[in-house]
Parts: sequence; structure tokens; C-alpha cells
Amino acid sequence: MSKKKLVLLLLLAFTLALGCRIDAGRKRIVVGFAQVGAESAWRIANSESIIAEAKKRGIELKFVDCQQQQENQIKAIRSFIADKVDVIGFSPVVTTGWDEVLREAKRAKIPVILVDRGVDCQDDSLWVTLIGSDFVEEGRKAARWLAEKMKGKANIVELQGTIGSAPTIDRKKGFEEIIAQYPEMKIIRSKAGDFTRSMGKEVMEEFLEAEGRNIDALFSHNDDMAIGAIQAIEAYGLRPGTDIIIVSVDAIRAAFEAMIEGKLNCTVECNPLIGRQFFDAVEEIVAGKPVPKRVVVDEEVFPQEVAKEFLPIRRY
Ligand code: GYE
Repeated sequence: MSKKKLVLLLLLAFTLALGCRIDAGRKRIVVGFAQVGAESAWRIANSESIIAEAKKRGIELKFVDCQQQQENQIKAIRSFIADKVDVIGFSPVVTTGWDEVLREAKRAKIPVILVDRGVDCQDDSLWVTLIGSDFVEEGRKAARWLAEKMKGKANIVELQGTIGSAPTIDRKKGFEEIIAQYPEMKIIRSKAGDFTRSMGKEVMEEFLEAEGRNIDALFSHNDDMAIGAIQAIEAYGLRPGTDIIIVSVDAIRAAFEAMIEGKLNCTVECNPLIGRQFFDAVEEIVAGKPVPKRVVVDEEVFPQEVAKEFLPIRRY
């Protein structure tokens, strides 16, 4: 063998060996996820969907429950940056106040995916994509259903979600947009119940105290608050679903059960099972492929009449 051939052969062997080493040591994808909290059945299903999908794909997930506190989310994101994760996912508890920490992620060249909720930042290069529902449309759907049910006439009380959060801002906007077309449909009281059952109950008690039988309908920004409100209405001596017509959002199993009991009238679907779409985007981003800036989840409206049919197949 000539010297030249030997050198070439050695070079080839070296390259192959190096290639194998790199392949064998190919880094597992690491994702940091700063979750809002565990405030509702929707959120719990959303967390489960994300955790299960990471496991299925062999992706390392650093998952932090931020207990509905923006400062906890910012802290978690900073720790993900320090850990040099491949991708950061988070569901912003409120829309504002993210510019600084998102700029830090950008400087560290860590792509950010918004999951479920959007942010209000001028610079949309601070995140790669938003995967979640169209909350304005959900508000419209609730209002359209209610307007038809009430024949365009109702005194409505509104239980809002977390103040300053995207679903609260947008569901209210969509609902009001449709209600504005009906001069005899009015929101007579509106207050935040922070998306929890206990607050839904508490605020509904206040509404009843102030308005009593003057209330015809309730629009609740999620099912958990509606379920809390149902308890308050019963305790007040009125029949939820009959004396007060109730429409809410999420379509969790407990809402279907309440509809079967006749206590809730309609729920607009908001799908929390977005783990698959989230990790599809993660893998595409890591592979350097382009992803759409906005991915909207498909959703339905479920009135009481179909509750029995759909409860057995509801997954959350
Ligand atoms: O409707 C509510 C949850 O952001 C869509 O947050 C989500 C909302 C959901 O706590 O139940």
C-alpha cells in the first residue's frame, strides 16, 4: 500500500469513528416548560398531555408548575436559559410583562414556543409560534348560543377568568361583540373568578346577593367557575340550568355531568390536549425546519341535549 493510500485510509477510518461517536452521543432534546399552574381541570389535562407526549418521544422535559404567578414563570424561564435547554415552552399567565425575559432567551439563542395563551409584545420575533385556541371565537360561540336560547333578551352576569390573561381578554371581547347586536341582552355584573371553582362560587354568591332573581343567565369563562357558581345558585334556592341559564367554556367531563343533571346548559370546547402539536413544533425547530407562526386548535360547541352522547368519549 502506498503511503498516500494509507493516509487516506486512516483519514477515512478516523472520520467514520468520529461520525459514530457523534451519532452515539447525539444529544437528547431538552425542553423547559413553565406551566401556569393547576387551577382547573383544563389545565391539569393540558399538563398531562405535555408530560405524556415528552415521555413518549424520549424528550427530556423540565416541567415547572408556576402556581399562577408571573414571577414564578419568569424565574423558571431564567433557569431554563441557565440550563441551556434546546427549546422553552410556556403558557403565559397574563399577556404583558414578558419582553425582558424573552429578550434574554433570544440572546441565548433559545427558541420559545407559546402554548395555549398569547403575549402582548411589540416584537414578535421573541417567540417562534403560538399553539392554542382562538379565544375570541370561543366567546362568540358562547354568545351566539346564549342569544338564541334567550331569544335575544337576558340580564347576564359574567364570571371572568384571570384578569389580564389572553383567554379572559379574548373571550370577553368575542362575547361582547355578539351581545352588542341584541339591544335587550345586557351584562349586568362582571367580575374575575380566576378560573377556579372556589372563586366561581364566591363571586356568584356576590352576584346573587346584589341582583337576586334579576339574573337570567351566566356566562362563565370556564367550566370550573360555572360548577362553583352552580353550588352558589343552589344554596341561594334557585335552579341552575332552569332559573339561571348557564353557558361556559372548556368542555371538561364535569361539565358534561352537570349538563346531564340539567344544571349547566352549554359548554364551548377549548381543547387542552396539545402535547402532540407542541412537540411536533419542538422537533421541527430543533431540526431547523420552519413552523407556522400560529397554530389554531379545532373546537366544537356542546349543548345539554348532546351531553349523554358525548360524555363517554370525553378525554378530559
Ligand atoms: O379555559 C381555563 C384554564 O388558558 C385556555 O385556562 C386556558 C384556560 C382555560 O385555567 O380553564
